[in-house]
Amino acid sequence: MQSKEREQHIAVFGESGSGKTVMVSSFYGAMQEPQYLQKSLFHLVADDIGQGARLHRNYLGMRNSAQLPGPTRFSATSYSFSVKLKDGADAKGVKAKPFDALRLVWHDYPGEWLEEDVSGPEEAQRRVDTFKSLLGSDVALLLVDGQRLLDNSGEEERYLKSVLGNVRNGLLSLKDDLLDDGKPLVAFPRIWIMALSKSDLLPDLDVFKLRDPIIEKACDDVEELRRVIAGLVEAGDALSVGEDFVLLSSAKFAAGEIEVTERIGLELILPLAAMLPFERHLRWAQAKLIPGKVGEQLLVRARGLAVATALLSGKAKLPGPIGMMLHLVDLKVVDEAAKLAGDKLREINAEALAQRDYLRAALTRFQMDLEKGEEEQTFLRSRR
Ligand SMILES: Nc1nc2c(ncn2[C@@H]2O[C@H](COP(=O)(O)OP(=O)(O)OP(=O)(O)O)[C@@H](O)[C@H]2O)c(=O)[nH]1
Ligand SMILES: [Mg+2]
Repeated sequence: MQSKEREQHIAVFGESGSGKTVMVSSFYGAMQEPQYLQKSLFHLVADDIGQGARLHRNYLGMRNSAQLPGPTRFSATSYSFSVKLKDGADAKGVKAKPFDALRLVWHDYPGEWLEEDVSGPEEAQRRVDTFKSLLGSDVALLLVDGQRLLDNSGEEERYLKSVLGNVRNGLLSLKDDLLDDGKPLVAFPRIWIMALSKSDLLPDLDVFKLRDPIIEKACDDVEELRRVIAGLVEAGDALSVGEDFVLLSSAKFAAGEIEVTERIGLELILPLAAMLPFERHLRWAQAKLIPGKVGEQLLVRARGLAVATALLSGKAKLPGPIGMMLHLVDLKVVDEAAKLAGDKLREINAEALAQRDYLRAALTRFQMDLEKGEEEQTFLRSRR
């Protein structure tokens, strides 16, 4: 139970060929490079050794011989990664390390599950089971394929509408199976980020140029998707659907070469999964968009992170077992910590580094990465 509270799940939706497998391979593979291992505050370890090896092999195949992983057919995969902090001085005592391992579970949904009908009852059941793993995710990335956007140049509207429509229909068709007795869900991704994959193909595009056509040409479809999701969850106003945007690219693809070091936005995935739900849940609670009970459940889900964020401000100490800690964190403190930004954030990050307090350093780093993404206009955060 406790370890669950420290897991953040991210669900990645994208049509067949939109770049999901390449992305998870590049995300994981790059973190195994020596430069990264040396300078990073944490290590990313695949919980399943065989799976980690396959991802790493995919990555090396791209890097060394421009070889691409094959398409994923009719089987969804979940990758579980542990974020292991480097050992630091840890002034607060070795026992008290709540984020020794923060876990990221990455759900990769095969594209054709949203586009085609299943081939039989067995596959139908598998699809339902897989979608149930969605219930553990706070954040979903909805991929807009940069290549298809280019192919549909002048008719972007048609493509964008079909992406949004497929997800909407996919969720609608599964609704009865996802809900027990029609009871709305508390835990379901409430943050649906529009993510442009293969953005290396559109070098002149910033995140605003991704947002604008979506708003201009497909806002009805975004609204429809939002309505469908609202129909699945309790407190349907507490949603961010199509309000956050990010540009992603797993590598730069040239003739016969894949430059895996030229990536865009992949460094934001972990911070998005770790920080965004917490920040957003808090905001919804304050705006009274979520009734007390649901709000509490949501915050408990994010609370592992809440504790960590409170630690960032230096206000919460870790006196006893983590379990106790989880209940001690007072929302006001957490709230203050969540608002850490700019110079103050950098100051605390530097201080944490100096003290070799790698937990605080890593989490402040996440916040800084998100701010940097906003500055560079590869990430646009909902202000709601
Ligand atoms: N330019 C560019 N091309 C990419 C990028 N990522 C993937 N591609 C191309 O897109 C193809 C499909 O990528 P995959 O990752 O296999 O797609 P997928 O989403 O896993 O597809 P399914 O497994 O069929 O659902 C790759 O073979 C590459 O040619 C990227 O970041 N930039
Ligand atoms: Mg795939």
